[in-house]
Amino acid sequence: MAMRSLTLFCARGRLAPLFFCPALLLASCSTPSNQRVYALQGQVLSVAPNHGEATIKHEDIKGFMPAMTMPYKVKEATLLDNIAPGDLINATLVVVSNDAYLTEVKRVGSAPLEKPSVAAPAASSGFELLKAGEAVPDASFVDQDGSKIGFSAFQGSTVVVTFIYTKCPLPTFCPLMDRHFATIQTSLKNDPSLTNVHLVSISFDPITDTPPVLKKHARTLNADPRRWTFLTGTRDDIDQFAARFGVSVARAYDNPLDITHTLRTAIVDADGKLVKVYTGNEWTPEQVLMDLKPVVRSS
Ligand SMILES: [Cu+2]
Repeated sequence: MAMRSLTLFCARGRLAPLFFCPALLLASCSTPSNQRVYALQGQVLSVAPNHGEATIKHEDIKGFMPAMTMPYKVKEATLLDNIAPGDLINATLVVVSNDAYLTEVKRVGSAPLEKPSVAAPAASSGFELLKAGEAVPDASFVDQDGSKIGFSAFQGSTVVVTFIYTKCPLPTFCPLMDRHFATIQTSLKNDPSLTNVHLVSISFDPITDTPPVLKKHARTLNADPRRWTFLTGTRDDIDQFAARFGVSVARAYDNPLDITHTLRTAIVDADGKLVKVYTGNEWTPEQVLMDLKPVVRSS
């Protein structure tokens, strides 16, 4: 089931107040088939028009993730037919290796909705979205080796850039971006016409994702440092840079580790000009590789 990209957020407890008695909280259990199953309790903040997903502010999921606000796919759209914003629900979160979805959604009450449920769109953050053909502004980062590097240092290579954080808990969010980049990296190695393509993953969680953490993360993904660079930097630099691509990052006022974000992946040509932005998590490595060919040829 496709996740609606425009409403794609991954969040960590952005709106802090607790709705639920901790004693009622969540148990997890393992089933055979490598599938993990967790009880989820929370408040529905919004339901996607196609009922394919709902944004839920939920409590800690013991052994899996802290309290967060984020969208969850549902196994079948009918599960959300009688669910509306404000509803308190109990549901089962099913996590398989590369996917996660809710099933057994039950309405158990309702409560007034708090403040707005999603991060402000990048367009309203004061930063103009980059358009295709526009020069990507330079920004200062630190790479996985701790070296200072400007984004302009990648000029001369066609760049595929994405924004992630290593603590992202759901397989269909940042970890999917990592897997897609790993797939692209393999294809780049096997295609001599694409030797001059470089992958860049920028973390917007500089507190956790220090250079050593990024380096370890890169190793886990078999990232070849000649092909794939991980960057972090100051929060403001990252947020401003990311906003130009349409990434919005919001952190809880009382805990900067609680992050809500959208996903964007972009191709930047060898002259440092934006070619294309992919929204959310619905793009495929094949699509990016196809789109890269004419860019690489013309540069
Ligand atoms: Cu994420």
